[in-house]
Parts: sequence; C-alpha cells; structure tokens
Amino acid sequence: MSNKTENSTKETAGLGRRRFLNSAALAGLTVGVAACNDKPAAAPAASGAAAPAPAPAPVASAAGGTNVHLKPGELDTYYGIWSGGHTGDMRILGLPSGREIHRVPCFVPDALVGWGITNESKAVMGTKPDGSLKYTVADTHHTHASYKDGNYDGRYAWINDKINSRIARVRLDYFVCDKITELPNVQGFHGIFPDKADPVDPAINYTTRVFCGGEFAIPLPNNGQDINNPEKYRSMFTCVDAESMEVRWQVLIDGNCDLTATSYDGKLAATNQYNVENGIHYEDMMSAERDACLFFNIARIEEAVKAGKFKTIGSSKVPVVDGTREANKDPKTALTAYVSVPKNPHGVNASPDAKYFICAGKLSPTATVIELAKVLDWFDGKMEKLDDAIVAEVEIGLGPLHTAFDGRGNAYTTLFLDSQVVKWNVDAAIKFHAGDKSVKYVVDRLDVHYQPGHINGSQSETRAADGKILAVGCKFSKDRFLPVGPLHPENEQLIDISGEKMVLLADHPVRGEPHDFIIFKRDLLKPKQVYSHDDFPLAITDPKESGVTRNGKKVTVKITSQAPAFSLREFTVKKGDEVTLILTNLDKIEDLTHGFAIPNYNVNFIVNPLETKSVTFIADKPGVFWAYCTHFCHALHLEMRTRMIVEP
Ligand SMILES: [Cu+2]
Repeated sequence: MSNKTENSTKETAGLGRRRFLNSAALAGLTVGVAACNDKPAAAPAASGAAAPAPAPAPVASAAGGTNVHLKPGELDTYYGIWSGGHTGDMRILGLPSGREIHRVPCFVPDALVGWGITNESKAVMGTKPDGSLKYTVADTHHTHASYKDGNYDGRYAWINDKINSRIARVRLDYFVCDKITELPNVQGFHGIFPDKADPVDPAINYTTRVFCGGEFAIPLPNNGQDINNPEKYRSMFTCVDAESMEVRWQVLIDGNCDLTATSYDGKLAATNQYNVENGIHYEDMMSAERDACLFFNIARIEEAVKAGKFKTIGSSKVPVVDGTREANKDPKTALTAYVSVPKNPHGVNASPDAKYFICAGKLSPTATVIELAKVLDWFDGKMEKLDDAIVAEVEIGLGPLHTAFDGRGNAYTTLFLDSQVVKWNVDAAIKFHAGDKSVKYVVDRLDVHYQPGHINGSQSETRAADGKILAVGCKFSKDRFLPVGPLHPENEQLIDISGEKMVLLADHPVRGEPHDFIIFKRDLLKPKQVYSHDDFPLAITDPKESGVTRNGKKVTVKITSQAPAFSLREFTVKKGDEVTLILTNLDKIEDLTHGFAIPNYNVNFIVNPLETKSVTFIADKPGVFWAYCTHFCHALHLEMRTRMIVEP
C-alpha cells in the first residue's frame, strides 16, 4: 500500500472518498485473500510503478487538444459501441462528446422499436411454442465488431447475453439486431471476440468466426446428472459462424473462460482463466497462485472436427473436441495450450502491433505479456517450455483488469483497487522483465472515479490504433453526479491520451451497466437512412393493397403509412379473430418514422422509412380502438389515426 500512502499526500480533500472506497473494496477482497494465504493483492506496487499519481486533472480540454464540448450541429469524430448490461441492448455513442445517440435492442423487449412485440423481432429473439418470448432478461457485457485487414469493416457487431448464453449480431448498416443464437451446453457465456483472419487461407483477411467463452462449469449434459460431482463440471469455448450464426464447434476445457482475444493472423484465440482449480466456491477459485491464459489453435481444432475426432453432448449436434490438459500434452498435436498467469487474471487484450496478448492480474498486481510467435513455436515443437512465451510479467498496481493501447507502444490498464489508469510501455516492460531493472516502464498514472473496469481507446483493438482518446467504465460514481436515490449511475470517463500525460476530459453518467465498448472512426461506417421493400417479404408497396382478408378465424390487415395518414381510416374484425396486422411505411424521406399503437392490446412499434413490420394478436375485446401514430411525424401527427373496430 506504500504507493497509495505516497499518493494520498497529493490528493485533494474531495478525494478522501477514494481512499474510503479503496479500503472498502480491498476489505471485501481480503476475506477471500486471507482464506488462501495470499499476499499479492496487498503487496506494494513495483519499483517501476512508483511514480506518484498526478494531481486531479482539469476537466476542460486544456491539454491534448481534444474538445468534448461540440458546437451545436457539430458531429463527433468517433462512433462508440457500448454494451448496455441489464437492459440487454447495445448503445451507440458519439465521441469525444460522449452523447448517447441510439440504443439497439437485442435480447430484451423495447417499447420504442416494438422489439419483442413485432413478429419479426420475436422471430429473432426466440419464442416458446405458445408464441411468447423465451426470455425477457439479459446481461450484455462485451461487444466487438467485424474486421477486415485488421480494422473494423462496418458489417456487424456482436454482443453477448451472459444470463442465457446467447450471442446477438447487429447489422451496422441499419443498426438492428438480425440474429440471436443460444449456445448449447454453456452457462455464463462471457468473453466474445470475432476472428480477424482465417488461420489457413490468407485470402480470407476478414471475420468469419466469433469466439465465445463459457465461464460457469456445469454438468455435461446439464440434465440432472452429476449435480453433486463438481469435479465433473466443465465449461466450453464455442465458435460461431459469423455469417450463418450457427455454432460451428466447441472445445471442452479445464478451468473456465473469462475474456477472449484473437490474433491478427487468425491462428490463435485465447481466453483468460481465473479458475483453473475448477472450484465451485470462491475460496476454491482463489487457491492456486497461478491461473492461465488458455490458447486455442484454430486450424488444428478445425482439422480435428473435419477428421471426426469429436463427440456431441446431449441433444446438441455441435462437434465438441477435447481441449483438456490431459488430452493436449504433446505440443505437436495439441489443440490447446495453457500458459500460466498469476492469480485470477481478468482481461486479455491483443496489442495493435499483433505481437502480444496481455493478461491483467486482478488479484496479482501484475500484467503478463505473452508473445504470440512463441506460443506458435511451442505448438510447432520449437520451444520446449510453454511459459517461455511470457516475455514480461511486471507489477503495475492493484487490481489490474483490462488493457487498451495507443498504437505507440503503450498500454493503459485499469486498476480497480487503486481507482487508476496506469500507462505503461510494453517494450520497456519486456526489457525490465529480461533483467534491466533500471528501465522505467510505468509512464503515467491517472486517478479515475471510481473503481474502473473496462477500458478502451480510439481504434485500440485494431491495427489502426490512433492514440487519441480513452474511455474508462468506472463501476462506481458515488459523488460525481446529483443524487437520485440509492441507485447511482456508473461513470464513463473520457481521457485524452494524445500526449505523454493522460488528461481527464469528462464524466458521463450511464444507466447500469455497460461493461465493454469499442471506439472507432466514423468514416468506417456508412449507415443507411431508408429501407428497401426488398428487405421485407411482407412489404406492401402500394396503398391499394391495403385491406382486410379473412381465412376462417385468421384475419390479415394490410395497412400503409404516409404522413399524415394511414391507408385505412378504419378496419373491422370479429371478437376471437387471430389478427395479423402488417404495416409498411411508404414514406421514404430520411427521418420520417411513424409509430403504431393499439390501446388495450399491448401493441406499439415504429416503422422507419420503407420499413415493414407485423404484429399478431387475438381480438379478445369488442369495441372501438383508436390505433394511432406514436412517433411524431407531421403537423397533423395527432390526427394520424385509424379505428380498429372489434365486433362482438
Ligand atoms: Cu405518423
């Protein structure tokens, strides 16, 4: 704690709360730490990490030149894609302003869009046999986008649902979720990362797979067997096809998966493991001094699947290969490699020079730098000891979690317990680790508010990392915003990293709780403003097609919208009918969206320009129901209604 004590003399009175928070967080951890006789969590920071924290930075953009206060009408330079957390959505921000521009519902119903209400969204989300939604809760943590040539290509972004082990894909042309896949035999699907190239075919220099890490070990199959045999619980690493969204294969592993990273050459994926012990109680999960960064040899796994060297589990037909330690002792045939990493690591991130994966120590005050070429050497039988792939393991501060990059050789790691971001130089850390103790690898430290988790920089996880801005997801905001009762927002802080010293630029409250995010240049996306009728098989292209058709008790209502009127002034159905209402918005002017709500029938959704949506419901209440436009569209917006008449 010497580092904290040293820093505290420089802290302002207002930051007394930081010390309180820090000791509270440490106290929580110490319970487990004491139980396993661990000392690293309370160990002093490294000699190289002894640089004192700078005084709290000015809020304005005096240094670095990044202006977070855009003039009215001025557009942001970057898109940010954020996970929404409990709200099960993806949030789109503009940066550096930090303004939230859009939310893309994925796993959880959304009353603006009609997500979970329209037939089209229900088909994506998944339904029970009675047509109701299979799930209405989710927990999105990580979001990453598709790559080409080592940079984002603007096709897709993916996001996980940890609660129900689902992966959603969002089309980045329309910013809509178009596919959701539930992973078989996996619980606690956590880390997610698309590949950046094919491991074998160099012509495929873009994303074709998405890797998903399963965190919670469970009996396999989880059908009531082995409940009381935790030693038989296992987790799996899953590969999903980026286009079809089908599950391609799974790898049975020892330990768990946490975060996920992929190499730029497509050959390796990895996940950090905080529970190599396969413990089911947290003190068991912290008993080992070293856990692992588990590497997957993608080409070999796919060869094994092709050669039929797999099994299937339960009712799933997905091929499962054996990635356990026991089955992968021979490097020349191994599908997996368990590189050891100190104590319950969190976060694994690929450096933009494509050379390293960096794991943050969490319960160890260290970052571990693993050289990917050496991991490949081990697989090729050219390097005897796998852990020789570790080229640096240096102390950086307390509670390191996630790492971002500036493209100039520096890494930025969040320190949860220290409530800081530490900037450190990767090459210097490698030299220090190799024996040159005179090297100062810590470049700068900055206090953040408070207890930071994820961190990411502009273009950080691409070959085009530009070292301009850094966003930090602080899990606690405490005193940073007006109090609104017991639930505090989280605090997303923005940092200028264009200079030698980090400069804190802005605080932004966010509803709980985003986890991970990516930030990239706005010109990488070309979002469309108007749909095409071709996007929708049910599209009504001419208002003359509007009307009611009946097939027994099944009734179809076709209706179009053109400001300020719907094509039908009224439509009549009978009590007990199963009504499918199809609405096409024939307005093709940018930003001219209409809504459609039916009182007492739990229907509300929007149709964007040339978009078609449908809803199906039982007309179980007779009477007159004024269906109306819920999305302001015209001076006569209030007059934009139609009567649904349900005859008794
Ligand atoms: Cu309208």
